Amino acid sequence: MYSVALPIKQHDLLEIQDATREVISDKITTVAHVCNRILLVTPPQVPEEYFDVEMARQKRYPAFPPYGLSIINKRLHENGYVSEIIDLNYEVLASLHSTRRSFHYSVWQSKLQKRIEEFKPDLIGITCMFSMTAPQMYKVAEFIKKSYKNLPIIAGGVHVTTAARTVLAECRSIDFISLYEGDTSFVAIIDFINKKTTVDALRHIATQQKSRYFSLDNQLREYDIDAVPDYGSLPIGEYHTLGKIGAYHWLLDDKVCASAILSNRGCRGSCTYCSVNAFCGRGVRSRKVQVIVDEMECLKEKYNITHFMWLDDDLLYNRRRALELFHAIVKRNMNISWDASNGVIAASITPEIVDVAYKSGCIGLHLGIESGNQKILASIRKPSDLDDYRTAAAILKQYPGIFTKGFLMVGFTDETIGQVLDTVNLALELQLDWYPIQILTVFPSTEIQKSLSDNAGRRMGFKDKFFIGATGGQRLREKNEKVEAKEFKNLLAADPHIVPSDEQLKDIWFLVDYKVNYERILTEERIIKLNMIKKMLRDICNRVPENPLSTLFFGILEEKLGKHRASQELKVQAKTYLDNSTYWQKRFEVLNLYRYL
Ligand code: B12
Ligand code: SF4
Repeated sequence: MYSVALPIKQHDLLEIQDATREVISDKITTVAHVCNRILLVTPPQVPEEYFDVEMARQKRYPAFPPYGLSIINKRLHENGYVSEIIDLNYEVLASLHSTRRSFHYSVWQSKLQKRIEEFKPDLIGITCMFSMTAPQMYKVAEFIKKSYKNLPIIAGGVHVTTAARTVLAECRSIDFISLYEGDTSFVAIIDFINKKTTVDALRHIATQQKSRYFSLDNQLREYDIDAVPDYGSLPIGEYHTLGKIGAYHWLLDDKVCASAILSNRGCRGSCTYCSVNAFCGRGVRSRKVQVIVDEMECLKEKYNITHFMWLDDDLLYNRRRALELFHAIVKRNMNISWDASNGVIAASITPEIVDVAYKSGCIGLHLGIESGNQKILASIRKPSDLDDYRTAAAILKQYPGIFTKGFLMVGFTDETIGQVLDTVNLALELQLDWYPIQILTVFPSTEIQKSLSDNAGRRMGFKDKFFIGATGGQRLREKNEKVEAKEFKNLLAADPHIVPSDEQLKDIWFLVDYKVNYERILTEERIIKLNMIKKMLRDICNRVPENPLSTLFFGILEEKLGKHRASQELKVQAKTYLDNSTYWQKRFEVLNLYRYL
């Protein structure tokens, strides 16, 4: 017998891991002694400083059921623990809708405090998916720690995993981070607190001790992902009455009850700006078709849910399985609709898939396009190419009952105006129904983030996250420039070799939006599409009030649909908004839009 010495590096690594385990286990035993009751918390999604009561009353803010926490809840129950979910986003919106004048955003604090007093948790689990909502999570954690300084707090979710060091450094109220998927690793942490398991079972956990970061981030992907969400007493069937679920809510009748469902976790792609691989690991794991369809039926029975938004990153992964799933929905005659707000991979689209998707209730589908320039697509490692987009668009065109959107992005590293124009031209060629456009945002743990120097990484970090959209800086800018507006030029007509600056990108975003979404309405003649786009524009007009551009094009649409009076009224309204805003006047002049008023 002889023994082989471990290579020195691996040996060192094991020692470091042991030391880390010790630090983490010591800290766990110091802050938590016993843990049978766990309160799971979702923070409010829209920050107080952006929260617009009118907008919230019009149901413009997200009201997603807390799917991730419902899985954790389920796993805790299966393992004999007592847990509950409090969704503070729901609490804020529900309070707003049920009170008239007395609403105050801080209602979440009294709701949370009351629940803690009543439930008496031994530990708090708090979730944070989006980097932009991290400050919300901090506020909730700090609020809890202020009154209950001995109540341990563990945070989990995509953002906290991908920016774990930052989160722990920025929010001292968070004691631990549960990294990656928490289905089994969180239960292992609770078991460890209760001395039901040894320190070796600990994984996916990070903490800060004496300003140093310690983590056991030996990522193990969850393969048993068939757990059915346990929402406890949350009124899931009411969520749609408070806010948006998915990107196609405006296509649905107000009475339609919507919710979310998951079929796959992970994505076959590895796009450089995306954090899915960093969080889920490579590849895709699928839930059993029968479990999914049973879950849909159950949600329909229990809460009357008849519209589902897929939470998947890669819904069409494994075409055979996707066909099986959609056929199963058709076969059960469930009479439901669904949408893929997250986007599907264009290269997976086939006539057979789209046909059965439509028959099974698909009303809306996003394609992840991002760019119309092949060089950019290759550099960001998009799993589809220009031909895939063309093929997918041609197939989808045969199904006008499916509203199709294409995600576009501008502002890739060194992207020139000429390359942006390629994106505009591709979008116009594909003729999808709408294109949500984003300025590249550098999210934590993405390849783009790792490749940028700290200085270059400044671009549209998540401080500017709300720039676009109803809540954002875009609206703030309109307000600020009402009386005196900054210069506005048609940058798309500038030298195509120029790489726009961060500031110019905001105008480029505006121009691309105009070109691919508005200008093309002028040539759209299909009645079914005109009616769909009308619903979408009505939604935009409500969401972004006093916007002469969307109001004018709403009017143009009404004219095309033969509603002359409505059209005239909208145009008059657009003119009123325009007369009030130098910001918009500059844009109408450059885009030569006065002729349509
Ligand atoms: C569904 C989804 C959406 C949905 C809605 C999501 C929702 N609010 O429920 C829609 C389509 C609306 C959406 C929109 C956007 N999304 Co999105 N979305 C996703 C997606 C694909 C799946 C999330 C999901 O439901 N997973 C399934 C459940 C089971 O997982 P989970 O919630 O993460 O929970 C598990 C773990 O995280 C953990 N866990 C979670 N919380 C806790 C708490 C504790 C205590 C513990 C122990 C464990 C734990 O355990 C759970 C079970 O394993 C993710 C990608 C991904 N794979 O995560 C992107 C993702 C979250 N989205 C992303 C982005 C960028 C966006 C947008 C900004 C896109 C855009 N440009 O508009 C918008 C922003 C929306 C907003 N703020 O209003 C990024 C976020 C990056 C970041 N760092 O912020 C992701 C990661 C995708 C990506 N491309 O990188 N999205
Ligand atoms: S295809 Fe979509 S989900 Fe998949 S890696 Fe690319 S951006 Fe992420």
